[in-house]
Amino acid sequence: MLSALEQYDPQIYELIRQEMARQNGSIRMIPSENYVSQAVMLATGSWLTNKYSEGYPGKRYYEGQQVTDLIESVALERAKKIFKADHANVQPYSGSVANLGAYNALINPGDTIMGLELSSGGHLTHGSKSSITSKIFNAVNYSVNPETGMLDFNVIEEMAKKHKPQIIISGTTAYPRKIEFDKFEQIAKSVGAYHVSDIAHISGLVVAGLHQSPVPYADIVSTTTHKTLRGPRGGMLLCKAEHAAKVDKAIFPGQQGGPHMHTITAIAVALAEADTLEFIEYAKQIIKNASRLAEKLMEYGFKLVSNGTDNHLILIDLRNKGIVGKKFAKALDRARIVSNFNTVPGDDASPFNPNGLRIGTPAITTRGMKEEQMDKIAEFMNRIAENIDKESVIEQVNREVLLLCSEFPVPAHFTMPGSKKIRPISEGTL
Ligand code: DSN
Repeated sequence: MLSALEQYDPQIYELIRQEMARQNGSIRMIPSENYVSQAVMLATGSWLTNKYSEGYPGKRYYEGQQVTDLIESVALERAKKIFKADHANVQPYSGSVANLGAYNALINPGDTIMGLELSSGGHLTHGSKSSITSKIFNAVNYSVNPETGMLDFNVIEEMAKKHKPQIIISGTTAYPRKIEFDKFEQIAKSVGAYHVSDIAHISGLVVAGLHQSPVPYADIVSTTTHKTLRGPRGGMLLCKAEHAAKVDKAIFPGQQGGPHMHTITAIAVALAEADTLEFIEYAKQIIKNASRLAEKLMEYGFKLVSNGTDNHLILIDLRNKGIVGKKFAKALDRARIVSNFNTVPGDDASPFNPNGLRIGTPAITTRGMKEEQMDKIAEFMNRIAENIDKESVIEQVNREVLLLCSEFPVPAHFTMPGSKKIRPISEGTL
């Protein structure tokens, strides 16, 4: 496929080649990014990109769905199996649309939603001021405890009693600790609210059984498919049977038109990959790596929100280092260490120039890096922080990072774990 692209559009081919080289030659630590398997990539770039399929399997508004119905059904069965859910919807284009779909399925415009504040690690779509979710709905936000950086269920309960939201949102986008979804459920029940859980970041860890699953406790669970779950960029909703029809209607025709069948095809592949012992080992290593990296960074005097991590991400509060997040992120990027600047709890600075840095281990773990490499990465990061204005030091780290990357090449051909389990779509079903 790439050689066809080289022939027909050399300009874009060259840019894709450069992006491959960038991904290969850098330590990618944006916690929401990963590397997908060749199988997922092939499915994403397959013939399914050519097909319109408004509706759901068995009830479409366009003809020619002999294969798409089967593919989407396989994806749905796999999603329900690995998340142990009554119902799944694999059509949301991504996490933001999935979240909006969850709210629209359960409540009406003007009703109240209560989610985690952006600077505490919540997502824009959890009711942030700048998101449409706070314009359609009345949004109130809870914060983490400023001292501990942790969720405080006493505060969440008090706020729930005060504001009587129709939906309480659990789940985060920049929170390094385990989340007790059962406690959210108890609070939601006590005030008559629905419970929507957004596990976009940790869904791979949930599938691997390493973090509590919100599926038994939430009315609707939302996730992206491309973070720790290691699939293509997409979204997904899981819910109890009683909400199935409302969820499907909210996504189509409520918010979306034609589903992206090529993405759904690749999601099906990724879900089979996640249903393997190899994936559980991968997820365990993600956490081991993050935990080791956190420990080493703290030894170098970095202050971490909540003093550590239980998951795949680390949030560094840079205020004690006297460096702002963006300056650090840009210096790291020049040294081929890719992160994102981020607000930290209690951060008064703007989200475009905040005091924190967010890093994570899903992608570097896919490359096969382990604890020993985490020690090196912590040392690289410390060297950059201590020499933030010295380009010669940044260049030296850049060379060392390139060497490390060459020892852990991107697994472009990593064989699809559990491939034997995947039943070809043509077998007895067409
Ligand atoms: N932008 C995603 C992240 O990086 O966490 C969330 O949508």
